[in-house]
Amino acid sequence: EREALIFKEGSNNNSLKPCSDDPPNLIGPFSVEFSHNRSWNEVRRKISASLRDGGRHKPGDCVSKHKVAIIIPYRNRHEHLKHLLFYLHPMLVRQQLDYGIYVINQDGEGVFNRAKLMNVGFAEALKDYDYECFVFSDVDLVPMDDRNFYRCFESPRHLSVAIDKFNFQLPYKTIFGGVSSFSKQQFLTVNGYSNTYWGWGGEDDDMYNRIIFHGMSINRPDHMTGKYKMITHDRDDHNANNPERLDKLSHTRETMDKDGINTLNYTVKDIVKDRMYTFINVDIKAP
Ligand code: UDH
Repeated sequence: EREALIFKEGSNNNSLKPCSDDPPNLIGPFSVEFSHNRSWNEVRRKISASLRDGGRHKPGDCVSKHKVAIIIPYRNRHEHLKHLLFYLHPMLVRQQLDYGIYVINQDGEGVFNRAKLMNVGFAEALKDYDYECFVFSDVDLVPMDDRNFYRCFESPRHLSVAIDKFNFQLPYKTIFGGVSSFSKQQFLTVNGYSNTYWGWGGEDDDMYNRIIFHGMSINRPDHMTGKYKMITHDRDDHNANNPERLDKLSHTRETMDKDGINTLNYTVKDIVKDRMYTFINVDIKAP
């Protein structure tokens, strides 16, 4: 009887069809609000699909074409994380992704380094699962339309194109910060992010340069589907403007192949698999 059962489960899995390119449960635009602090219970209640530990999910009734790691550079933004996951998990489920959410926490009080944390997220997520696509997301950017696919495209994609804080416009044409996606190969081609932008600013423009200098271009969703609401906040401690950023940006072409994924050096202090996310606490050797 047991063999029969195993056979049945096996054949069921094999008979699942690939998911459609147009997920059937999308709702389009949805409203987003941050008027009160959420409890984790509220966040858990909202997510009706059952998640596996580590903030993982894949569709039960079809085989997803998209194995996506969501990477969130992070330190001390507890309230923001709850707001983001409250809206993001249900959206990713509706998009029928085979996904996991990785919160990459910078250990200690040293100067923040968003880009290096994202490189760590790429490397660590690949140890966990055979991801093919990486979405890098600030913790305070909540999408407002589930047609904005957290997938990968023929070139690196800038997803957060219409943020309320910037009047739903691009503040400048080559902006690449906020939320972006790369296939594994695209990310390796540009050697990931620079590890050497400490403090606020420049690392996203450096990535834009890397993409262009490697002969790629960026693509974007339209300004209706690419709407985001930003959770307003003051400047964090230990993340002041990096005064070196403009000078560094003028040297991306010379530095990009010797500063990135191929020179990444860090120590994982611990990994906690919560139901909602995988939390990776990492010492990134801040100066
Ligand atoms: N981040 C943290 N913790 C920090 C610093 C940054 O988690 O201490 C992460 C987080 O994912 C954040 C991202 O890095 O969304 C980008 O950092 P940021 O939010 O400081 O950058 P942004 O350009 O804001 O979004 C700049 C400060 C705005 C101050 C405006 C005051 N009116």
